[in-house]
Amino acid sequence: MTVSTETLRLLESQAIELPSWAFGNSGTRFKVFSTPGTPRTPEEKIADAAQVNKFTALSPSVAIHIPWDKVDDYAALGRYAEDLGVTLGTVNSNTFQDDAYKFGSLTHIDPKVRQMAIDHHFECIDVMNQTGSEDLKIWLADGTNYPGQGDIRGRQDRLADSLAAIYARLGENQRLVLEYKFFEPAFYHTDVPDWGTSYAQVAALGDRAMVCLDTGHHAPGTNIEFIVAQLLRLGKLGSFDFNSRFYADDDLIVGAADPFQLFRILYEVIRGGGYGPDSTVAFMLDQCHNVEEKIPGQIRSVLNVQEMTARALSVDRTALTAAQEAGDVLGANGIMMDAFYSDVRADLAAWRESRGLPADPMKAFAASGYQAKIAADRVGGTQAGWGA
Ligand code: AOS
Ligand code: ZN
Ligand code: ZN
Repeated sequence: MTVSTETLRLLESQAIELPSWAFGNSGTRFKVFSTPGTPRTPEEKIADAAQVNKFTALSPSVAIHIPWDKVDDYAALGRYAEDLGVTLGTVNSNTFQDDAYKFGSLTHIDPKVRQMAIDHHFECIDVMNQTGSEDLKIWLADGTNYPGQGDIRGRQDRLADSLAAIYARLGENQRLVLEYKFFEPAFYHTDVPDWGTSYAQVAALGDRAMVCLDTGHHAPGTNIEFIVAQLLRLGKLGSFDFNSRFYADDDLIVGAADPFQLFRILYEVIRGGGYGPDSTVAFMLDQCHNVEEKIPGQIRSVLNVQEMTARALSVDRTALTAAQEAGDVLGANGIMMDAFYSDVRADLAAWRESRGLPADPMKAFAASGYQAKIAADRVGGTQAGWGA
């Protein structure tokens, strides 16, 4: 047995939130391919997300996006989700698709546009009050394309004021998580480009404002696990958007591009107290499945996180500390690599079966007939996709 009983016990409570938009069509600026069975409504996205949880018991909540998941009755949407065994999680705002936001949203020079963006976040908080969601996640497309286009400092000051207005509206059990991204859609400067800016902005707001770390939002070669360690040390790591990248913000399946990096990140999460029932760090996926099937894409993703968490939990930390203290460079590195290279798949399959789950959730989903059923049932209407 490669995986210890203690590791299995710690894996029991693992929860990875799914993004509703992962079930809609997405693509690049060149083409968005449609797939038979793609959801047309928020309810259908939630039904698909519930399938992932049904076969893995790993994803008990679904993040929604306003306005993409706009409905008349959010309490009813929450009940619909609960009937399918999941809850509604993080509410994601959107200030990147209105013409008014061409030159910014929360940073805009025009107070009317800024207020429009602030009001949108108030609307998101109203949704949270109805769904019981605890996290408001803000990712901003704000930035400029050319030196001199905007006053970088002034934009930062306006951002602080806008965020303060939003933060003041949050309920006692609600948090604001601010995501950073180094470029795209803006190509010269972005208003929240890095963890330091996000940290500075949320630190000024208060205890319930945290940083969201999207693993795809860093320059190549960035040591992401160092950022994880630092944010945990500062008590400001609120959530993860997991995905993987080869080039830019690829939003590919987590662990697909660099499994070793995922291992190193999860090791620092565990080391820093960011894993387990007492932790307030939210694990989320932020992915888009352009060419692969979406539900199996999400199943593969949560399994990748589970497998890599098992490996990271398997690091012999006592031996590692001893090796570090003794200055045993290769010994310490060997302990990390032993855990990384341990194949946990057979043990996890047996453990799943012992909990009444399929040993191989990918295979079980494929055999379930769900994909064929939604392809046959979901005719007419407009398929959901990036931007709708
Ligand atoms: C954008 O690049 C970010 O990763 C966002 O977290 C997210 O993909 C978008 O806001 C959809 O909600
Ligand atoms: Zn993200
Ligand atoms: Zn992104």
